[in-house]
Amino acid sequence: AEYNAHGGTLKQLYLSEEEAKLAKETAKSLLSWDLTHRQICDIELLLNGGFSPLEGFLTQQDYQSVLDKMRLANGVLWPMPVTLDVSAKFAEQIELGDEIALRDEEGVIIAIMQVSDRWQPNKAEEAEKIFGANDQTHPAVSYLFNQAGEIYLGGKLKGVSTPSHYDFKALRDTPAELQDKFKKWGWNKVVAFQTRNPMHRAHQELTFRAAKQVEANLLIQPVVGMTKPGDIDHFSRVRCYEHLVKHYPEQTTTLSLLPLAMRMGGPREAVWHAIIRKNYGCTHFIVGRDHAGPGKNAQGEDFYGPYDAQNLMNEFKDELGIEMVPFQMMVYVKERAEYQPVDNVQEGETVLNISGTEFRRRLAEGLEIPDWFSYSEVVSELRKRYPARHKQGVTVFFTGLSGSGKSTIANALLNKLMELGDRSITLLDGDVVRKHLSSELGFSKEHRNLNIQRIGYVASEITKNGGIAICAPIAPYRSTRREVREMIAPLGGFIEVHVATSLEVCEQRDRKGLYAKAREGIIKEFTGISDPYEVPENPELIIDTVNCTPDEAAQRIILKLESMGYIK
Ligand code: PPS
Repeated sequence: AEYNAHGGTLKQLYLSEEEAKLAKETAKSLLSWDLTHRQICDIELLLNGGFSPLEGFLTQQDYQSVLDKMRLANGVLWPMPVTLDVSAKFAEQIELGDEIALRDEEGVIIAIMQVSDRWQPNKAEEAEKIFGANDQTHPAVSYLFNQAGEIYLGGKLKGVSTPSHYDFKALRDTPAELQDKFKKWGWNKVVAFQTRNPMHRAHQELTFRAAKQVEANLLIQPVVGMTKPGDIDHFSRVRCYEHLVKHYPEQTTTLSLLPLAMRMGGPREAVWHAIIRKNYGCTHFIVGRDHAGPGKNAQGEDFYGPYDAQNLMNEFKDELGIEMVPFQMMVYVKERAEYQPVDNVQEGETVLNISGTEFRRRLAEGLEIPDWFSYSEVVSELRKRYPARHKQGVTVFFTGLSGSGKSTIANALLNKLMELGDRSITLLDGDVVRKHLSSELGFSKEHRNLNIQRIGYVASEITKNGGIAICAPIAPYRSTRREVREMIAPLGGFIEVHVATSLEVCEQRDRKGLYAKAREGIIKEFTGISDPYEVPENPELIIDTVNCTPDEAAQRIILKLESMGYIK
């Protein structure tokens, strides 16, 4: 069957089953490129027609034309470069006209591409022309310079297998599948809503209003490919959307996931999103304030004006073939107990609002989130993903000289936390680790760092899963401790405790007799004697065991955990 799409009919680039079988055989002798995560997202939409009229990764001529004119070389409107970036080393091995095999992370062949073009892009020019700024605080510009390969390859694709997804399969549709559904349901007018965030009541109001305004059905089509770094993962979001769609009137609204890799490209991205929705069979597309905006630039200003996206959409209105439904911010008016566009608010009325930052704060503190703001099922999904701090995992990371008392305090802390009893706890003491994780390692700088990285990795897994990890290595190097902190902090709590017992005292105590041996040179590279210890600069706690019993030390840590909200 033929389907309508941008620039004519929908491009479906998959080979037939027979042809695909043959192609898999031929591919064995072809040069292979392992697609990156973003390229996997792109190729899925290339192959299924979401990016119609593209028939492959852009050629150099199309690329230049997209940069300069927002059009393909044949004049069709196309705002965003979809390019195959590779390493110079890989590119060198290719003769123009060659076929190459494009594979996913597991080595499954996704497509065969006939390479017609190979060039070195001017990345600064691309950043400037597409994203409006050669500024690496823009996520796509940062990607361009720091992750994308040096060389672009262009050429037509033959699809061999669809990129695999194991999650939410029932909610994934190709453009042809969605067009078929709309036809079957009699949905002649469909307005699409794009999102990368959880949806609350205000979003429901505005989407439903948009649908009513143009008398259309509603497609909620959230992006689940790649969104802005730091966004809420799609698993949690999709469960939220599933709860939300139940609150729309029956037979008005449907949910389908879009495996797009967003670029956060503002106005150009809005036009791109609209074209993609057109390919999925939609007639209308909602564009709000600062659509697909990446936030602030290096100077602290927004990259794009709030209505740039709407303006650009308007400029190309006649040839887009999908209509924009602009929307305004919706706010809850207390006196009327309902949402209203911000412009409809009368003088003297009270507008209630919870900002994104305030919402996250309430989640972290386990505070109330009112019904007018979000449905309780949605909130409880987000609470599962973002538990209050006292339910999050924590790592307590001790550092200090040998014999400083780390193990003793760690053990006291372990017992006190066990007494509290509401979290699972793992003690990664130096000895335990060196026996089970790092038995082959010695005490060179390299080996010590490896040892700490391993401890950090295990602690990060424990923290991620809501447990408490207590680590007690010497960890003499600042940079490795920082690495561990950076790995764990995004997943839960991280508390560095410097057990600052002085070398003199440690040596005087010399419980294991190691200092004496170190002085005699029997033990080499001994921390504090013949190997460095870099004192922590900003630990959460400093404990000197001379004036403090293990009980007192453990108590101080518990109080610190309480004051930070990690135990209640
Ligand atoms: S590190 O630097 O963080 O990887 O060290 P760690 O894994 O904590 O191991 C320190 C314990 O190993 C014993 N030991 C030595 N320490 C320091 N330097 C040298 N050369 C050395 N050789 C053996 C020592 O008993 C340390 O135990 P603690 O409990 O810290 O006294």
